[in-house]
Amino acid sequence: MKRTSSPPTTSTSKRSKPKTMTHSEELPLPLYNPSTSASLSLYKSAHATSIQNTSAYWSSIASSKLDWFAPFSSVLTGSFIDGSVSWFAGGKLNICHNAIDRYCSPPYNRGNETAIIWEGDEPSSVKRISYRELQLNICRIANGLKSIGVQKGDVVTLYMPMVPELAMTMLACARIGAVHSVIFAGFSADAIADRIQDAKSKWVVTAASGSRGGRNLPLKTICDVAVKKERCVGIVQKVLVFDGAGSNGNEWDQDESLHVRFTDLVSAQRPVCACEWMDAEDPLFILYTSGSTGRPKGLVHTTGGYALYAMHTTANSFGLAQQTGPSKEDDPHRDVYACVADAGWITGHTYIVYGPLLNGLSTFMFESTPMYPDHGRYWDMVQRHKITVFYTAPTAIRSLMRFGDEAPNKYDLSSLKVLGTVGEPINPAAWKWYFDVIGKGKCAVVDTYWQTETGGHVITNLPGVTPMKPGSCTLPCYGIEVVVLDAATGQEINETVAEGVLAIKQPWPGMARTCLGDHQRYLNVYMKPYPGYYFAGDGCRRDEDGFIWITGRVDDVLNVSGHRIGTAEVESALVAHSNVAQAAVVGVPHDIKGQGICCFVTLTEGVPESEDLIKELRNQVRTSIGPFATPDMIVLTAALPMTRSGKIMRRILRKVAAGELDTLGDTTTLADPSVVDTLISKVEALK
Ligand code: 6R9
Repeated sequence: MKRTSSPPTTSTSKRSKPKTMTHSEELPLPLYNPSTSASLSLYKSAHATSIQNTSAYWSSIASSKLDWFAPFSSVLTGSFIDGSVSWFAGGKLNICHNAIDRYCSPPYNRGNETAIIWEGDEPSSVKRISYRELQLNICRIANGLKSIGVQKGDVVTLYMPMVPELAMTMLACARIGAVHSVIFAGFSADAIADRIQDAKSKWVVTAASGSRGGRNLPLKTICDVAVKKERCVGIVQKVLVFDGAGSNGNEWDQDESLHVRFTDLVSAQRPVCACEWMDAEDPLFILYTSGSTGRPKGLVHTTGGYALYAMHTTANSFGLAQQTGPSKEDDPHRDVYACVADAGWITGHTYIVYGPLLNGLSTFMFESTPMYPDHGRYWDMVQRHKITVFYTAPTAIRSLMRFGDEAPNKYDLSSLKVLGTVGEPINPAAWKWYFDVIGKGKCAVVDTYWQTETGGHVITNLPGVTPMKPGSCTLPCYGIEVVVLDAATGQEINETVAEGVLAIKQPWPGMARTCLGDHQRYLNVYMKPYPGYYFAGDGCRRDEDGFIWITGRVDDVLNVSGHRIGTAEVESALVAHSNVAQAAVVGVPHDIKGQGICCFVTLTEGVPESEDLIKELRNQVRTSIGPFATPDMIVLTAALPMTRSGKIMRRILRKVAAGELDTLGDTTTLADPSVVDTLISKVEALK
């Protein structure tokens, strides 16, 4: 057996690599549809063609895979330099037609096929919704939205649990040309208010409550707090409240001037609503994501390019085929695809809602957590639903791995063919457990690297095509020209073996087009750092086989359990507390979450340090961002390590937090080097 190459040993990343990425192991190739050198060379030549004439490549797929109301007159125009990229301009289409309507009629005739398998918080609550039912419900919701005044181009904020109504409302917005802005249900009222204000969103859709892991999520109450904040008053016209959706209840207080009983309004609507003809470049949705500075930015995705890219990558990366006719009973190749992410993140947008439905597949929506009612939940679902493609995050795999093999071994996992991972580099131990214990050594593990900004996968192995190396996301997707740049000079490194920052050289259809209301910020963050390239913000290494290994963010963005959190956001939450003078936030390696959040805080003159204050600060971050951003460690300190010019030395704080004291580096340039010793003993006392 051939030895695979070693993973990266050094990093250009300013922050330390997750400590789990330090070794690799050789693993056999999967037996399922095993990759061969022939399939790899086919991929290589197809990939080369796809980037040599990228317009021709995407044009032919766009024409054959999507239904257009009016054909596009150009394919790709514009460039990275001024962020003027446009795909399929002039073309008219509707993504809801492409994802739903066309499958309900000839030649597809899939109206009776399952579009959504929903599993609620309790394993016994399962709903199957056919394409036809979905279409009728989307039309009712679309008409409901129109009846209260929602118009094409309006931003509709969605703050919902993982219930079918969430996917339906996203699709209903798309149907009428409204732009959805989904906010993950773990965000706080403050975070919602920021996003509503930024997007000037007149309409908010929520649910009376949600249910997760047996706990009630008071979503409507949180929304009420958000919309009553001063910065939202005068912006929000109506809050539409679903009740009785999924596992949520229907008891809630109504303020008639603000709230609409949306379930009642929707059920009174006619289930027919024509699709708006959208230009390919009309915005489809906004999704907020964290950056290294300032507030989260609303990335804007447009209709045609995103639809194509979501559809194409879903099929390719998971070895799935577009469904072109009714399923045959007992078809042994019938796929049950399940992405267990939350629709509040980009993974849910592209690989729960749009990608699978654009391919006519059934998609799975999971309301609960992998730990409820016990840590066998995922595997129980695989057995009950005969899931063939299962897509989750390394953090979930690591947290389940802790409990050993007993739970997965209790269930029949033989339906599985492809296992996907997303959100952060997967450490080889977690990869191996996923491959051996879940996939029984016969499934492909696809390591999909991408971002909110990229709209869909940009680097991943293809099942049965690309050989797997645990911890490497391997090779670029079709139409994606990946380069490794020297971080300092910005020059492309042409040697195969390279280490630097990851960049993409040509536009692709799924890329975000701008930051809502701030095109300059979009240019500054993605296009300006390395002119002529899209800069992803990640460091990487390319090995001797040309395989890419992501080494982590090179900016001040943390990746906590696959969630992107800007250190600046946590810092501004902390300094908003009246007792805080200064805060510096860094990532710290964490066995389960990948990265944890470590905050160094100096207090205002005269405020004594106390456990209660630490609790208050932790709470301050939860209220300002959301519980998923709760700090793992808060270190109160009289001083921070500063350069003589007054800059906080974050590099040193990262080392201190991680306990990497032998690589602290030079501390003599600090204004007061003794600060470091104090911090070291404080951190040690906390561990
Ligand atoms: C889809 C998603 C994007 C950041 C990205 C990178 C990290 C995502 C990864 C990965 C290594 C993978 N990331 N997938 N790192 N291997 N397979 O997660 O989007 O929330 O915007 O995060 O996540 O650092 O830059 P988003």
